[in-house]
Amino acid sequence: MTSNTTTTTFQVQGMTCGHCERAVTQAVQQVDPQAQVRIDRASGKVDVDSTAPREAIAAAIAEEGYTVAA
Ligand SMILES: [Cu+2]
Repeated sequence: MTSNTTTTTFQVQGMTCGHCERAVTQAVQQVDPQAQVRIDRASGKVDVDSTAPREAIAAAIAEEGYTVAA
C-alpha cells in the first residue's frame, strides 16, 4: 500500500454467488492491480483499498454488469 491509498465502500447490487465476487474483484483490479477488495455479498458491501479514483472503480464495477447504488 502506498501513502495515498484510501478505502472506499461501495454498495453493489446483483452479486449472487462467488463468481460475482470474483468478477467484481477482477473489474476493480483492472483499474488498479494493487487494489485490495473485500466483499460482503449478503449486504452488497464492497470495500476497496486503492489509489484509483472512486469514479473509476464504480465505472468498472458497473461495466461488469452490477449496479453501484452508492
Ligand atoms: Cu454470481
